[in-house]
Amino acid sequence: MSEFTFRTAGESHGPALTTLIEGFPAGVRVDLDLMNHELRRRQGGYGRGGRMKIEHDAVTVLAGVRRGVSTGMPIVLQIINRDSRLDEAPPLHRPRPGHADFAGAMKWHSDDCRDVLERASARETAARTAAGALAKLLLADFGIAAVGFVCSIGEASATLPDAASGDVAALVAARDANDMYTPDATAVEPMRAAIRAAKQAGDTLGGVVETRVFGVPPGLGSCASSQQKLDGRLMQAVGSIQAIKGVEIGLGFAAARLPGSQVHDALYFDAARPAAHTFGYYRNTNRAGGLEGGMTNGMPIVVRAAMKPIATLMQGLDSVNLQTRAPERSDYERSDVCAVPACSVVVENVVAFEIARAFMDKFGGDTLREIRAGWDIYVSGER
Ligand code: EPS
Repeated sequence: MSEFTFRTAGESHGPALTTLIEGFPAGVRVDLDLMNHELRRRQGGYGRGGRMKIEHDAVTVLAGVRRGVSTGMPIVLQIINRDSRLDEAPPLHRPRPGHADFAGAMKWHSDDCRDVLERASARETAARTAAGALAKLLLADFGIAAVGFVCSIGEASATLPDAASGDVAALVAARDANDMYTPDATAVEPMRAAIRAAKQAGDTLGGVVETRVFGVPPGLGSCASSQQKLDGRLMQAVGSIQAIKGVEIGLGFAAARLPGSQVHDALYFDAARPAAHTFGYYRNTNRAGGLEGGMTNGMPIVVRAAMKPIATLMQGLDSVNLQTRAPERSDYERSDVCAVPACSVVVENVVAFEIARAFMDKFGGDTLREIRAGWDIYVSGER
């Protein structure tokens, strides 16, 4: 059986984005409506620009699914770009500081940033979201759910539920009640106002997003080797998303300023505790964000990411014309003012993929039935 992995290909204004997923087990019902729901959420959120009015992202399955069920073979997903005009797109000679334009032009020996920006564009996150949405279908079969949301936009911050809380339904309902994708209704208007102000100034705005994963048993990931440490894998996966400049787990950087007694989560046992997947062990706090020693500990996983403001500024920034070397303002292309809500959807699905990858490392098999057998033995708690 192949390792559970995905690769993407495609340009922002090419004909389509493509995702190749290997190692997905046979027997999982592939619910395209659920996957397309994630793609639609990624397109939305307050602060998006004109491109999202053009596109209607939806997945076409080109391989690996028959009669709506995965076959165990490589899966190919395609998202068609309506705004497909790669050959007509003009060259870009004045790099946008903060985008991949300059570094990529140097790397590929060009004075035209077009090839670089087409691939570096956050449009690629649609293809990653599709991979994560597929992974979520597998996780859902075992009661595992990832929920992503917005914590802050610029200086406007939300108050978030306690990290030890397992109330998934309440979190999802609160998040889905507004177009900022934040669970705190009182933060919505200040966040909108911050985005409006940035737009008026010809500027852009970043923020912080968080994903929590519920229902994960202890023991995914491994302390045995650095490559298998799940916190490291999550940081790589999330840190590689366009515009992410920081990734934290649990308390993250705040843990460095506190004594150990206020950072570590005391452990208790109660045989009557209902959540079967934690074997009766529990904590009252979750500052570790569900990960200890590179492994899940049964508490919700908490991953936070900082998204910088989008690099395409209406007002431009000082730059250099790569053809003439003359100082000029950076180029402007149609873009978003703020894509932090969309980023929360991307992080949610990217995190879900990594959790599913660790899940497959532990319980993996060619078929859902084999995986279920291994899972049942494990969560029975028999030692
Ligand atoms: C995006 C599509 C892009 C941008 C945005 C994200 O479309 P276009 O460049 O045609 O407007 O809206 O990408 C960036 C901001 C960027 O800097 O790459 C998408 O599908 O999410």
